[in-house]
Parts: sequence; C-alpha cells; structure tokens
Amino acid sequence: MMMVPVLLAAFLAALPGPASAHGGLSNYTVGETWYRGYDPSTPPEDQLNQPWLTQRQWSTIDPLFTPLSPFLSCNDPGTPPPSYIPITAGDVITAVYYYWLHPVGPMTVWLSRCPDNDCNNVNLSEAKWFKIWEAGLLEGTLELGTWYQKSFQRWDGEPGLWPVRIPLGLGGGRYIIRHEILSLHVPDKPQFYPECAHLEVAGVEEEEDGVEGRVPEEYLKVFPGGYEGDEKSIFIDIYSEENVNTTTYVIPGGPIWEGLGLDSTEV
Ligand SMILES: [Cu+2]
Repeated sequence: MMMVPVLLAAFLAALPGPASAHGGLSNYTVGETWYRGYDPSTPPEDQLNQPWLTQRQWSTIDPLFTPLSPFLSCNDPGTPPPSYIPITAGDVITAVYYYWLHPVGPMTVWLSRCPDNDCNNVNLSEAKWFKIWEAGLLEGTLELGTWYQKSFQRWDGEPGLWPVRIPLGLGGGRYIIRHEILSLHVPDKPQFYPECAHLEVAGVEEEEDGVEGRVPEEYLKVFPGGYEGDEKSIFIDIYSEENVNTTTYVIPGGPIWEGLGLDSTEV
C-alpha cells in the first residue's frame, strides 16, 4: 500500500529546482489572447496594481487542507486584481498550469456574479458560486484508475491546459471564475487548490423580471460552507481495503448549471 505517494516523493526529491509537489493556476487564455496570472514567487508589489492582472492574489503554491478554510473561495489572501478578462458566453477559457503533479481527485470550475457589477468589493465569504464544469474519476478504481486530474498531470515540462466553456445563456456582466483542484492522494487529508480571476462576460440581456440568464437558487453555494466538511468524497482513503474495488466517485458541490444546455465539458 501507499506505493504511489512514496514513489512520487522519491521522484520529486530528485528533481532540480522547486522540488515541490504543489502548484497553481498560472495563466488564462481566451482564443489567442493570454492573460498573465499572479505569480506567488514574484513580489506582490510588482503585480497587484498592474493593469494586466486579472487574477486574484494567491501567496503560496501550498494547498488549503480543510474545506472549512476561510480562504476556500479564492485562496489566501485573494486580493482582487485591477482588470477583467473579456469573454462571450459560450466561448472557452483555458486555465494554464506550468506543472501539475498530483493524480487523484476532482476538478471543478465555478462562477459567481458580482453584486453591483463590481468584483473588487465582493465579500468572498458571502459570494454565491455555481458550478459550470466538473471532472472526476474517468475509469477504473479510485487508486489505480484514470482521473481527469491524472490526465492533466504533466511530467514533460509542457503546460497543463484546462479548457472550459462559459455557459451559453449566462446573463451579461461581471463574474469571478474559480478553478478548484482537490487532490486526494494523502489518506483523509484533502488538499484544495482554488484560484480566481475576474471576467467581463458578454451574455444575454436581462429581462425586466431578471429571470433570463439568472442561475436558480438551488445551484448556489458559498465557500466555505458549500462543502459540509465531513463528506466521504473529501475525506477518503483511496488505498483502503474497502475502496480497493470502488469504481465510482461522487464529485462534491452539487450539480452543474448548464445554461442553455451546450455541454460545457465539450470544448
Ligand atoms: Cu501538492
């Protein structure tokens, strides 16, 4: 048992440079346009007020270890950026990771509409998030099967690319987009890696009654709180006897809001 993490640790110890197993979301692309993300290894004063910055500040590549972390929405400290990524509902945004070395656990993408169309003054602990994309265990068993996260791993130095479609039918306005990788390779010790960016979405016009383009209440979650904190799909030992033949995994956080039904997983 535990062969995978032991081998991984040995391999990483032999790597030159930053020999850490952790990481985060480095850049975004929309079409041919790149949006540089925040870099935790560069001084914050060189980044936070730069007009090119569209991502919220994350101070370390280390994970959050509890679903009850006050930083679960947009990492620590989550300071807002000056600018927004323009995108049209129905278009694809790709998150770029320079390396990702963990293989197990779900990946999800969330949006939160900013009150008064201003994402800089959002209280992140009250922000209402809805899930637009998810991927978990694609085939096989929890320990040995193929997770999306495993197929996202890169060992060759190429960036990992995570394309997601903004739901067609979303109401126009400003949103925070939240990418979360949950890594489950350590028994009963989840690792959360959330990063956020600001979006200016060209979407459908709002009707007088405000219904069109709006996401129903039952999809909305707050973080922390959206995960209960003791879920079996978060606190799990994938190497245990009871899980040796398990081939199903329920991604936490409830259902996806699909907008007008164009499948956001097909990009
Ligand atoms: Cu790590």
